Amino acid sequence: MQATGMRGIAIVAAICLVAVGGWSCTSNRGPKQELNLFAWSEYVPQSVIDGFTRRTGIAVNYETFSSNEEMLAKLISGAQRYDVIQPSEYTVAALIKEGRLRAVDWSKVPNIKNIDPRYTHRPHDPQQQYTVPWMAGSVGIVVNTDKVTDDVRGYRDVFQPKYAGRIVVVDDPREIVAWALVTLGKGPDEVTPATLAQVKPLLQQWLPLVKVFDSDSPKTALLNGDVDLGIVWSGEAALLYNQDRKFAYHLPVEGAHLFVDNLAIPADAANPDAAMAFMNYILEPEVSRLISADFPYTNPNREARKLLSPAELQNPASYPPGDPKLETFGDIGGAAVQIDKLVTDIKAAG
Ligand code: N2P
Repeated sequence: MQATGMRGIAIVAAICLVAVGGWSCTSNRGPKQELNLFAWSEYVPQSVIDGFTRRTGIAVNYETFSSNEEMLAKLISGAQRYDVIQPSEYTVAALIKEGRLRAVDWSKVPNIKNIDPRYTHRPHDPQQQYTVPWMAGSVGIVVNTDKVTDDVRGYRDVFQPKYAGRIVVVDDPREIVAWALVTLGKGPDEVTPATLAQVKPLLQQWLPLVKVFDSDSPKTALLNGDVDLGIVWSGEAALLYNQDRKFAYHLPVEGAHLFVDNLAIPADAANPDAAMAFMNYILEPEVSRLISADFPYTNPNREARKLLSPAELQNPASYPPGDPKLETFGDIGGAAVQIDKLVTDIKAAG
């Protein structure tokens, strides 16, 4: 999907003149600039992209992905060069290790000061050299309480034969395997041939019960009444809750993933200055608040949070009350391939 800011291109082109030997431009912005953004689907409001183009004249090409692994594969293939990508914490760690990110020049991104210090210098970027936190969130259980009256608080509660054909989950092997690992008392990063052999029988019971695998918009199957419960991104659950209070969100008792999604610049980016201008723009409190309005995840921008309404801050999926058991993921290196194969094979066996 591409959402090129064509208006931005037109405006910049209109004030440029063909001169002998090439293009010259009367604008102090120089020749046409662009930003190639590769980000999760349903995560970057069009209003934010348009606002950035209006402000800077930089046209944005927005291409989407549905998982970290999909993003990595495209990035590494080199088929396309990107200026800004949006990896989760564990993928940031892998990218830094492989030297695939370019350090941010913080003098060009002074708005980083708006980020709550709880979301900087985290283990995936301990020196805070490469990343700008975008949104954090969790992966938890959503229940249509009109249809499901039992208390569904853990993964084992979701994956019961009586819910066969009534479940939606994100289509994300790393997440799915983590649910099985923590159910067996292991950590989400404890991925070895031995632990994968242990989770396999559990996943063989669980996955055939799932009706819909959808990472882009798992809320849709719930809203349409195609399914009655699921395991989804917290922002999707927050949107469901806003739509109808019958959709309850619970963080699984066994433990859940706290993801921290970030903007980062690939080492080979062609337009790093445009990338840093974009980073700085989305860190403005008024802009960040627009992101929360459309995609109500946990906003790590302290100044933006001050602008959110009490209703936004009280949404239990966006800002879970209490002290839930949440854990970030770490880089598991090549084991990611085995995870992918395990889940793909079980899904195919039906
Ligand atoms: C946005 C998906 C949230 C990203 N559509 C989970 N890391």
